[in-house]
Amino acid sequence: MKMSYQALGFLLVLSFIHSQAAVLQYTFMIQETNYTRLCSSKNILTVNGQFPGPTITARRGDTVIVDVINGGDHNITIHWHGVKQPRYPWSDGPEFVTQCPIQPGANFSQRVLLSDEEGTLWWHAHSDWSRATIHGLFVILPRLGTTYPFPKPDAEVPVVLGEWWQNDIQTVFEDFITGGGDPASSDALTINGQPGDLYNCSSSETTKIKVDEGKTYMLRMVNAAMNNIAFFAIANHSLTVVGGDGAYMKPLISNYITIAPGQTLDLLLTANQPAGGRYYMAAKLFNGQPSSLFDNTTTTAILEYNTGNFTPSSRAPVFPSLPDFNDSNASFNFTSRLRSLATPEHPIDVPLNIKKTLLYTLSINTVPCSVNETCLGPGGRRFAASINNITFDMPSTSVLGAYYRGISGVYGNDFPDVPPFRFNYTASSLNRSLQFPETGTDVEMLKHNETVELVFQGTNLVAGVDHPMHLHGHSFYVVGSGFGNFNRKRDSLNYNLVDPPLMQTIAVPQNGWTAIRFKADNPGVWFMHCHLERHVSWGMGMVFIVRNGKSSNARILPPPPDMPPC
Ligand SMILES: *[C@@H]1O[C@H](CO)[C@@H](O)[C@H](O)[C@H]1NC(C)=O
Ligand SMILES: *[C@@H]1O[C@H](CO)[C@@H](O)[C@H](O)[C@H]1NC(C)=O
Ligand SMILES: *[C@@H]1O[C@H](CO)[C@@H](O)[C@H](O)[C@H]1NC(C)=O
Ligand SMILES: *[C@@H]1O[C@H](CO)[C@@H](O)[C@H](O)[C@H]1NC(C)=O
Ligand SMILES: *[C@@H]1O[C@H](CO)[C@@H](O)[C@H](O)[C@H]1NC(C)=O
Ligand SMILES: *[C@@H]1O[C@H](CO)[C@@H](O)[C@H](O)[C@H]1NC(C)=O
Ligand SMILES: *[C@@H]1O[C@H](CO)[C@@H](O)[C@H](O)[C@H]1NC(C)=O
Ligand SMILES: *[C@@H]1O[C@H](CO)[C@@H](O)[C@H](O)[C@H]1NC(C)=O
Ligand SMILES: *[C@@H]1O[C@H](CO)[C@@H](O)[C@H](O)[C@H]1NC(C)=O
Ligand SMILES: *[C@@H]1O[C@H](CO)[C@@H](O)[C@H](O)[C@H]1NC(C)=O
Ligand SMILES: *[C@@H]1O[C@H](CO)[C@@H](O)[C@H](O)[C@H]1NC(C)=O
Ligand SMILES: *[C@@H]1O[C@H](CO)[C@@H](O)[C@H](O)[C@H]1NC(C)=O
Ligand SMILES: [Cu+2]
Repeated sequence: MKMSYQALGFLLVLSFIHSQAAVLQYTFMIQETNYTRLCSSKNILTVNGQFPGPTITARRGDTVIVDVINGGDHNITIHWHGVKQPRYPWSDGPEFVTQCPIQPGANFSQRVLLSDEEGTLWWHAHSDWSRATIHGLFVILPRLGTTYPFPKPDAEVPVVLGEWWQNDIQTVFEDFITGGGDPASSDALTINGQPGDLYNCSSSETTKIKVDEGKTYMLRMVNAAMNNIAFFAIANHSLTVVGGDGAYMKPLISNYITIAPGQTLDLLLTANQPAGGRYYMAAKLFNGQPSSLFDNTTTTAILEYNTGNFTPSSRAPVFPSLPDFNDSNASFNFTSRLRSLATPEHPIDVPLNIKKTLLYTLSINTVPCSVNETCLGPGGRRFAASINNITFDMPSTSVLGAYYRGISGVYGNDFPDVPPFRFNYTASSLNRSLQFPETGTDVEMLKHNETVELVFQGTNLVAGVDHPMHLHGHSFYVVGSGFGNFNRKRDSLNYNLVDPPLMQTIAVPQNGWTAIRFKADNPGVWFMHCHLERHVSWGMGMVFIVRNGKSSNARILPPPPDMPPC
């Protein structure tokens, strides 16, 4: 205890000297909580008894100390999604990449170091499928004395999209892993934890958002769903995107939005309809290849205009029009129109002189079923997934710990820079022999401050689908994307190097590609993975290790004394 007060005092002094940045303190108690949804009750794992969990609110550059206490009966880790944690991967959270789990009864005081993030991020569990109920918003306001690059909204409204299973999520996860097939689909989608009145037993609990005619509201939105990209719209209202993934964007007006799991968006909503009006805000999932195991339900909340005398209207809300479940063009169209704000106050810094060029294929695979086992994947096999034909094999100790202490045998450092075998990645039919991946725990080593261009190439192995790719420890510029096979000569000519969006999660289109650029300026061990839970569980992940630089302020900071043991 003495140690942590000293550390806290040290941080406070540092903060005082260097800026107005504050040190904020939160306590996260992981606990089993009884919740009733869709006509029945069950226990779910929550933070502080809340679903969605508590919102963290800080200002740009602050330090947030979160004491995570595991009062549940289950190993857990927490990740601060989109926070770069400069030189401090120790608090990043992905299980067995940067830490071993916080075991039942144990605790871990996580230091969350904000730097240039501003806008909306979120936090979530990063071990097995616990994030289904362990997640919440992370709001980063402008520094004191600075303002939003748009007129201050009259109020801010959280909009957390989620998925709800009637069954216990650990059972869903275990059945999925044991069976080798697709996971059971969720039974409902949720807005702020509520399915909405299109579902049984949910009408009285539907989320209602009260607005005044003429005012402007900022929706801070995250897609916390596990397994699919979502479409969202509000009847008779357009939405103006002004930010996402903790950075500002050029205003983009649209009647619907597409949001991938892991992604956040800041949206302005002008209440320009008459008092007394009632409008549905609705979300449903997008999947280019919907199957019977796909949750095709629709979640709703109600936007209610206050009237002068506060008599609630009983009029049925108007329903918005949403793109079709399988409308890949609608999904791609929205995402490819996002742009950085790129102003003198919020400048961008796209790497132009690239030192490392990477091409990573993203594939769904199959592997043989064990003897005497019945597997539910295609052809009685087991599903897997890979990047450059390598299925990530999660170690049982942390990669960061092994790297920092020079322990060998935990990971290999020869992750391929290009696909080991070139083929027509997006061909409509592919030889079955290409489906079978290798398995390994391989990292890509990057030099400090190396400039990287990484092109993700979706393949049509087993089934071409969108992959929302998320990189820890860095933001990246999305400089280009398209359908089909990436062709450097042709496609690099069309890169946007002027105002590409700065993001941390980007949906690589089905049978298409996405090019990102970033500077490896954050020494540490950083997971990169698909944010569809079923894909990362199948092995669609890999690790970047950014080496230390020469100067003392370009090295990984030492670990905290209370790192959870393995
Ligand atoms: C949850 O609470 C409800 C209502 O109080 C009760 O009927 C139910 O048995 C509880 N469920 C669990 C799993 O504890
Ligand atoms: C956290 O764990 C430490 C070490 O086991 C223990 O001394 C401390 O009491 C725990 N704190 C809380 C709040 O549980
Ligand atoms: C609502 O409950 C009825 C009766 O149990 C059932 O037939 C129906 O499928 C349910 N509807 C939804 C949307 O869950
Ligand atoms: C509201 O939207 C509905 C459905 O899209 C449409 O039929 C109706 O005309 C719209 N009303 C107004 C006032 O724009
Ligand atoms: C959703 O899927 C179910 C099961 O596959 C199907 O019966 C139903 O018609 C679908 N609903 C819609 C709106 O497509
Ligand atoms: C979406 O699915 C419907 C029905 O399954 C099909 O008719 C339509 O062609 C599909 N649209 C696209 C864009 O694939
Ligand atoms: C998006 O759709 C609009 C309207 O259909 C179209 O004008 C625009 O060219 C599309 N943009 C992209 C990037 O596909
Ligand atoms: C498979 O089942 C057979 C018959 O039950 C048994 O003899 C054999 O040992 C089993 N093999 C494995 C690897 O479990
Ligand atoms: C790759 O496959 C696509 C889709 O089947 C096809 O249109 C294209 O011609 C193929 N490209 C080459 C180089 O074979
Ligand atoms: C992946 O590696 C396996 C094992 O070496 C090989 O059989 C397979 O063809 C490879 N697939 C691709 C797409 O490179
Ligand atoms: C590395 O890049 C960062 C951020 O772009 C910059 O501030 C720093 O000076 C660079 N360090 C070195 C040693 O080049
Ligand atoms: C919980 O974590 C510890 C430490 O890494 C590990 O030894 C143990 O097997 C884990 N328990 C489960 C049920 O995964
Ligand atoms: Cu994926």
